[in-house]
Amino acid sequence: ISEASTCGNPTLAIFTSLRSPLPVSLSHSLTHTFPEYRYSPPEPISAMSSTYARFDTVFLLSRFAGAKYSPLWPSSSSSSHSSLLSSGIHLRAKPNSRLRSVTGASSSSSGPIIAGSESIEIKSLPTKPIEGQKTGTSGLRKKVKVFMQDNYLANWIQALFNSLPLEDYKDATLVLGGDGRYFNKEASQIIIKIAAGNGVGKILVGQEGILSTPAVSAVIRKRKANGGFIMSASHNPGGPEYDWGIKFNYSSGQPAPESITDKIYGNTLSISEIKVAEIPDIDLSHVGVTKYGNFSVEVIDPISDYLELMEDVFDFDLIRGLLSRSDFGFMFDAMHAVTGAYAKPIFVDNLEAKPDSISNGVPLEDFGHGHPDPNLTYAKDLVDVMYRDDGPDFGAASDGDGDRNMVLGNKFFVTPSDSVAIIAANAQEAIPYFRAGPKGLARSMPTSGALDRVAEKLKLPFFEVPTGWKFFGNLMDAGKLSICGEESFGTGSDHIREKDGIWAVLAWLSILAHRNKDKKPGEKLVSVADVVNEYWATYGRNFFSRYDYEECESEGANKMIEYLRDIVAKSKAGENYGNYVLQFADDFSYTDPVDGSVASKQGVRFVFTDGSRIIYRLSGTGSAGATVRIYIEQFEPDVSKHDVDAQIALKPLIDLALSVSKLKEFTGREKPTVIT
Ligand code: VG1
Ligand code: CO
Repeated sequence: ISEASTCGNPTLAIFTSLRSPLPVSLSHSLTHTFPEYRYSPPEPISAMSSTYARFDTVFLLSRFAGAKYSPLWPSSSSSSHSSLLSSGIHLRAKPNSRLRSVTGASSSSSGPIIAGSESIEIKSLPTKPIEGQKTGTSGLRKKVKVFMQDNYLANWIQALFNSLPLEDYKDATLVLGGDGRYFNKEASQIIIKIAAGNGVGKILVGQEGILSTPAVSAVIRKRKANGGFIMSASHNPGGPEYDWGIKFNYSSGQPAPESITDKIYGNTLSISEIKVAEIPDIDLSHVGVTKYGNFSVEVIDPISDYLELMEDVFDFDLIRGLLSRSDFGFMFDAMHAVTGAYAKPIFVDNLEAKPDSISNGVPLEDFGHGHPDPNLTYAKDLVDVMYRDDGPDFGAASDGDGDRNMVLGNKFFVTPSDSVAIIAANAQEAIPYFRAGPKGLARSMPTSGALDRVAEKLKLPFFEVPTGWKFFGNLMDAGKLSICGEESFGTGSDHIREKDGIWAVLAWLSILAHRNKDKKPGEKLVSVADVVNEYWATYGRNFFSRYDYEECESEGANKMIEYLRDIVAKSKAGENYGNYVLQFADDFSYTDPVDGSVASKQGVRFVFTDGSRIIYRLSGTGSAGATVRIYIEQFEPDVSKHDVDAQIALKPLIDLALSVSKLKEFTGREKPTVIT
């Protein structure tokens, strides 16, 4: 906190002082030097097996030169190649190299042909169920090594097809993309072959397997695809020792609902065969179409559909006017993750930001040994630049798969709960897409109540849903919701059905551009801090903080939640908790107003009579142990108290949260690993 006072920012200080206690495994990993992941370019198509007699390859013009990804996919060098091979991965090996029949025979010589056309053979590979393939808050996430076990990914993909109605995939078009992390290349080939094996008509895949999560959603919608796969563990670190993940989205572009993911899990427990098309690996390095009989793969430019959508939503001329000013400094940190592919084409080539305003702008398979989570801890390089006296006026970062965002002004951090509220309050005047006004607003339950106040003032329908973006989609499809967000650096709107990092950055730039459009050179510009202070003065400030205790022992963490549920069951309104009086306590349950589905046990809440809240939940995105999250919130209407450090304002409530839960006793943890 003393560091906070010196740099003038409440939240930053806590981060600064917590910088060192990373989870042990992570701090170890950050100092560990990975081998370089490189492999030879794919063999030319003419060298592929001649068994596959007929295929037509049409190469279209590529505006997406392979050279842009040079650190990810450099020209081959024999020494670096061997490091990949020594990990047991043969990315451009023969078809189905990682699909194994449990009978032990090699895939290319076993299994009956269950279907065939003049040029595509489909084989049935016997397999056995694998435990633990249950999806969490957002897809299935595990260590890469787990996914690389024989048939691990293949089983889940086949279980997914077994769970979908036939009309959702037979002869249908599905989209495939990911954040460029380690194992995506190999996974792409596995997914394509199983999709073809199950009768999918066409796969649209991002060049080099690249598509951000919001871009997948945009492509599904624009091209009227039936769904799509996203290969990403989002903000979790990548590389051979770290995480991999897979998400499936539906035809509206939204994450599959629990009814489907539960079915997939059920099918992983009884799976006995995988249907695989006997086709060669597809060359993902060039934009173009490859056909095998009735099945085709179209490699698409990962940027153009998404960029086109952004041009529809925002006034690019307005934003260009701001970014090209010599008195406005801008910095975007892509964290060596997927938005590296989007940042230069959008911000620099299109919106005329200076070329040096993009940092860590090249996607890497291990995110440059980093943790691609845009918060004050993991995007520290950006934070350091933004807190310099001569730092830029606006800074932002995005996560592994490009759906999260962090927004900063010069020496100013915008908490995500405030960010969504401020975007909603300013959307109508600053963003053409919302010219008629937003239809409704929504937030996840632990997100602060700032947005509620905007909804009230603008007289808009308002919804509180469980954590995870999948709960917003139905409301959007029903025309009840336009702008929504989560405290976990997720903000978005109904332009797609995922949260969208670059959208949030463009929304903020639109607000600033709108406020400054008549400012002459040399005149003081309206800053990020000005916009936030003005918002607090109008609506009051919801102080908010989240404490994360990452990778705790599961047993202690589960017991703590059970203990809290017990307290909830016995609790009564009017009870005193320190200086706070209980209004109610519960384990949040949500009934979807559109389809009536119920999601229960979504977080234990203690809500007090003054509107303060303490919420406890376990993360559903980790790949090891249990991560406890505690969310603390308190409303302050008094403008004279708005400058107080959030950690100081919330101290009594934080102490209460720790003592009520007996967190230290249950988890053995003295301090959180991350404070937001
Ligand atoms: C976290 C966040 C949640 C977010 C989810 C996916 O989930 O809290 O708000 O929707 O990650 O984001 P959990 O269960 O760990 O708290 V992403 O960018 O990782 O797809
Ligand atoms: Co993400």
